[in-house]
Amino acid sequence: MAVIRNIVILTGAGISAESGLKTFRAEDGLWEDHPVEEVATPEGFARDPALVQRFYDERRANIVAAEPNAAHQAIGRLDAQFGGELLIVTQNIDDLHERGGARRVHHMHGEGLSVWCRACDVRHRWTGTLGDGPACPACGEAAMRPDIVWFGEMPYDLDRIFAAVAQADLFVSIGTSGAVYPAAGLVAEANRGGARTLELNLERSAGSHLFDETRLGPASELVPQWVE
Ligand code: BJW
Repeated sequence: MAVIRNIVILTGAGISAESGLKTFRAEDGLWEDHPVEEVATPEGFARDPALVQRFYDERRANIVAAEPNAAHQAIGRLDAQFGGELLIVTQNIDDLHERGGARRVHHMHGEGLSVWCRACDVRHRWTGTLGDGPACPACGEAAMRPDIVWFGEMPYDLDRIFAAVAQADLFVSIGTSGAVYPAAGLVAEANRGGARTLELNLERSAGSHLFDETRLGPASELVPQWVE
């Protein structure tokens, strides 16, 4: 068997579901009370900033209260043991990978505990609320928004992510529906680069047929089994 030197793991909301953070497209999904275009687009924010700020204030509090589960922890152990390059590309805005021990994490859709001042373009770590319009610690303006990639905005670190996926020997996708691009296109890039591709998910994703192998079940069981 070929030696594995470069692993890229793509994660989605499913890996944090068992930590109590809701997924997006399940029946009890996050958008049931709030349609996605009301809260996760720049147009929605322009229309009703108070609603969007309240929504992310609640998400921020949920992230702070959540704990990494067995899947995050297994990836943290892999990170400590693996001799090659391991990169985690997450669509999640929580910090459960970092708290589970992963060292190289790209948050392609932004971070819930980061806020971005539109007046001075500085980002700050933030665990409180934005709904009450706090002043930016750097410039004093009340112009901070969640540091989140909404629909129509450019995901973070794409050049580095695509380069790492093209170099990967193994690409593993965990807990994502494959409904949102460009993240959903990474498996095709991995295939083009000759990587082995593995999907771990509760149910088959939209691009399931693109993977060499799919294992179905909860992440808290499948990920430790795969790592050990
Ligand atoms: C479990 C489990 C358990 C549950 N164990 N598993 C074609 C190409 C490029 C772009 C587009 C395109 N077509 C359309 C677009 C535009 C758009 C897009 O993709 N739209 C689609 C609806 C079609 N994309 C964009 O606008 C992106 N930007 C962009 O494209 O810029 C221009 C560009 C063009 C070309 C190249 C490069 C750039 C930006 C997308 C931003 C997404 N933002 C959100 C919200 C913000 C974050 C937040 O508030 O948290 O990100 S939307 C939402 O969906 C969130 C998620 O990160 C993202 C993905 O969802 P995810 O993680 O897959 O969750 P679910 O709920 O869908 O699935 C959960 C899965 O877990 C399920 O499969 C369950 O079975 C499973 N599961 N429990 C294991 N216990």
